[in-house]
Amino acid sequence: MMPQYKCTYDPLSELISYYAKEKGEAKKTVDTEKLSVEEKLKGRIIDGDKIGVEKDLDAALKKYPALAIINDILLDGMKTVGELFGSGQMQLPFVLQSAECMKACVSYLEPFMEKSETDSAKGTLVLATVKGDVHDIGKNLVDIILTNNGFRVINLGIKCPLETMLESFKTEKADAIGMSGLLVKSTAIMKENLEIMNDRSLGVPVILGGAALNRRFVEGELREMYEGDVYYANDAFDGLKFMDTIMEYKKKGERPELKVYRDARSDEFKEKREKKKVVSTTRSDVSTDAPVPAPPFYGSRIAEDIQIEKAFEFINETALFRGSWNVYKDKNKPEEEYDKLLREEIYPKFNELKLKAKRESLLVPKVIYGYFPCNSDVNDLIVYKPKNLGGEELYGAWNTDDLKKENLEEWRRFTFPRQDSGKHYCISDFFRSVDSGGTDVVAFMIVTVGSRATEYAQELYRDNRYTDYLYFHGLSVETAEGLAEYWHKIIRKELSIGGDDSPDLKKIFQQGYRGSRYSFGYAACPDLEDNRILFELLKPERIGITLTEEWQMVPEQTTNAIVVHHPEAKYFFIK
Ligand code: B1M
Repeated sequence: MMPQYKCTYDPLSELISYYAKEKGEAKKTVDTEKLSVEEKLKGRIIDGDKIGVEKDLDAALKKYPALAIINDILLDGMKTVGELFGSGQMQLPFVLQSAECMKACVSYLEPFMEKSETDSAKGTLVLATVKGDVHDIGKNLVDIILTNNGFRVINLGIKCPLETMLESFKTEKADAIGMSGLLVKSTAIMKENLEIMNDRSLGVPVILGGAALNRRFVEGELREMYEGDVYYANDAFDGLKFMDTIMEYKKKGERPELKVYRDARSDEFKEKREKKKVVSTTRSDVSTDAPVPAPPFYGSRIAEDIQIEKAFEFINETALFRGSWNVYKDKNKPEEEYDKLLREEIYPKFNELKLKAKRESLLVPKVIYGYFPCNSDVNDLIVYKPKNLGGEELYGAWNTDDLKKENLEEWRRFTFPRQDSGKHYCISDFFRSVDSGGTDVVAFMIVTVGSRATEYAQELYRDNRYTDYLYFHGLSVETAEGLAEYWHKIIRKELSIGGDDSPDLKKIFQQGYRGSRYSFGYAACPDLEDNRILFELLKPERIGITLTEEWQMVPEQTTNAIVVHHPEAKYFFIK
């Protein structure tokens, strides 16, 4: 039988091994020729070194059947990778490189296996991002880690209705369902899904993961209500651990005794949640006479001719390297080692990717933004439109100079929550009130780096280029954030309030400027449904941005904000 997979030259691996050699790492000084074939293969998995692996696999095939090589040698290597990651000794990009090597080895060995053997996974997980949610990468990382640790994963993609998951669970004879989601709203969908599963007495083991979840909610509240077993996975390796647990108990024909998670704060939290229902109206002492800047136009405009370098300039490298790429400083290692890693591997990758993204138009920045007359009304923000404008005329820069209050009428209204203690902030406090006689100005914006970014990330994922996938996806989302930061600066300039901008980019990331930019869904305006009103004001469908039924924006690499000019406006939290 001919092998289906042939490893080719991989510049990233070459680069990494070059630097590893430069670093004089102990592992590279080992004379690999003296190692046994088992040691060589395990070492390759740990190092993520797939170039020329066929030679070692051929040698191993002389001693063992293909399936034994996978189960006893390669998976043992992946186990070590998991341990190294768990103890903070291995960074995520290198874990993914190991997974790529595993994938390459398995593909090479598959033709040497019987059909029944290739189907012999450790267990099957049906995995999906829940209804209304477009977040892909968290779930895909779970897929990569599980698949390359011997599990079969049926990845149903994003925006997945429960019925599709249940159908797949049945037809694929799966062992568990994994649900993922980015937003708080998705955690409610997960709860709803479990309720429906209860109604049908399904009792399927479920693993939940995603940014807005926490252990208290999943293993406290949800575990208490769900009739089956439910686990909270903080990361992909937790997902792996729970699949091992689920399979272990399934084999024994028993159910694990899972404790309902409780912490001392549980009741306090419940109480707060109850309290939140009472709408506080005690105004903060934010000044009511801040000068109102004059915008260059009213209504909205589309900006498409934007140089991508501008967005790159405003990328927050800490968020990219640590948050998206998961490259951390190891507390137990000298600072210089981390600096060297950044200098020799991370920055070159960052620079190479930016060039590629520009050259191949993988990230296409577009912005829709506008300025609107407005007033506050206690916790509300009223956005006005000229009485004489309607329909499509509203979507563009308004062709009118006559914006006296008497010529305006209410168009849309946001209701913002107010802090019920401390300074009693509410976003509406930063605008002149409806009884002040005059109007104020508010800016809104939606920025995106386009759908090609999503497509290209998916292509990398489908081609099993896991490390490149992580790097590119991270760059794409942080470029969307960078574009938002850049456009906020443009707005400050257009409002002639840019004079207060800090010259230091790091300070800009800490709001070193006049006013504030609040994104719907974040702490000061947590209601994602406000996206609907924003869409009615800006109509971003004009630049290809749409809204899901759970108020998430498509393409994924998109973000929005209400921009406030008031000098006292800064981030604050509604608890
Ligand atoms: Co935004 N965002 N974002 N965002 N963003 C969050 C999620 C948020 C929690 C930030 C916050 O409030 N502090 C918040 C949500 C809160 C809410 O729901 N109200 C938020 C918001 C509000 C928004 C917007 C709505 C803001 C706006 O524009 N109004 C907007 C929505 C975008 C849209 O609609 N398209 C938005 C935009 C963006 C960016 C585009 C700039 C960017 C990318 C988003 C994306 O990737 N789709 C972004 C980012 C980067 C974040 C944070 C900082 C990171 C998310 C991420 O990609 N993590 C996030 C805050 C945070 O988490 N610190 C935040 C990396 C990813 C690999 O991790 O998905 O968690 P994760 O997956 C992990 C684990 O959770 C686990 O394993 C994975 C790998 O280890 N796991 C599972 C996940 N699923 C699992 C399933 C399993 C097991 C394990 O089953 C077996």
